[in-house]
Amino acid sequence: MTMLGRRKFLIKTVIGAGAAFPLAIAEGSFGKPVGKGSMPLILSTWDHGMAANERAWEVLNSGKSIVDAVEEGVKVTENDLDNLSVGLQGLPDREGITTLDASIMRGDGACGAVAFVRQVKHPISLARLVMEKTPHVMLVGEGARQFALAEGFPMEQEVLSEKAERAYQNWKKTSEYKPVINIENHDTIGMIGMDANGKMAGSCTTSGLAYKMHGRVGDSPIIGAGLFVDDEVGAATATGLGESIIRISGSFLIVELMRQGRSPQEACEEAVRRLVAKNSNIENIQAGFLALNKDGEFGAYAVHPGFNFARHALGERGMVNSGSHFKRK
Ligand code: SD4
Repeated sequence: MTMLGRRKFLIKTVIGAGAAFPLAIAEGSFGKPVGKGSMPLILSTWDHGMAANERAWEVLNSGKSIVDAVEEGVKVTENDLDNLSVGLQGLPDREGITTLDASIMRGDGACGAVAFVRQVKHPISLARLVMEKTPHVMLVGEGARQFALAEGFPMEQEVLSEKAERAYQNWKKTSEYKPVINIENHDTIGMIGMDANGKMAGSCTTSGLAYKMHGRVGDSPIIGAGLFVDDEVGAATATGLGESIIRISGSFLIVELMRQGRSPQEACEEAVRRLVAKNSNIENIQAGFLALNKDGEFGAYAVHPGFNFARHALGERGMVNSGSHFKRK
């Protein structure tokens, strides 16, 4: 397909007409907290969150900070060769190039992000250095790569993993652009956590949408969209179709709703309602939110069924299924 043809298709697919198929609306769960955990508490999106939480928990227990914990935790996922949506082994853009986005934030407002980065295995660590060593919040593309080089990050070969190469070759047969959003399984990892003293931090890292346009950046590195943390209130992170999440400043919205008195669960549900209202073609859009507040309450909600998250608290750990706006038929 020509670039112009692809672009037309993309516009039609992403911003197409309203829902063609009526979907059953969920009812009943509004306001009920998914759970209240003791502190410390670590939460991560999807089932790859279990291994990431395990590492974050270990780091926190070794006496390191909550920022160290959320950075080290998601590095496990960035390293996971089986993961097709996080790290350099993730699915490439339509030109066959894998580009990564990541952000990190502390509860005192410090934050850093990188976007559209190539050849860097741990974009989350680069995002942290943007936060700690530069006067900026976000570096992108070649500038981010140059900063990585200056900071001594090794540059990885740009070779797709075997799995990603196979999937890409298969995709090229039609070159059809569809936002391939995983409804149940693996996706972006967003991690939010709180230490025993109530200090919070969050991290978010992804290879973004498979077969995206070259240069496309999603919600994950956008502070307020994919991640937001405020020690005075709570933290939120997002997964799913970044465009739909950016449109409503999803994570910031959730933290602000909690500031106004909503529980994490109520805030996630309200954000999903807003997202459903502001995005057409909703039957093809999956997005999920995960939030915690300073009292250790947490909640999650998604557009469609299938979203889950990993929870680590004292003496308790495991996967929790999120509710969703649309129900399984
Ligand atoms: C993005 N939210 O880039 C991320 C990726 C994601 O499937 O969750 N992808 O839109």
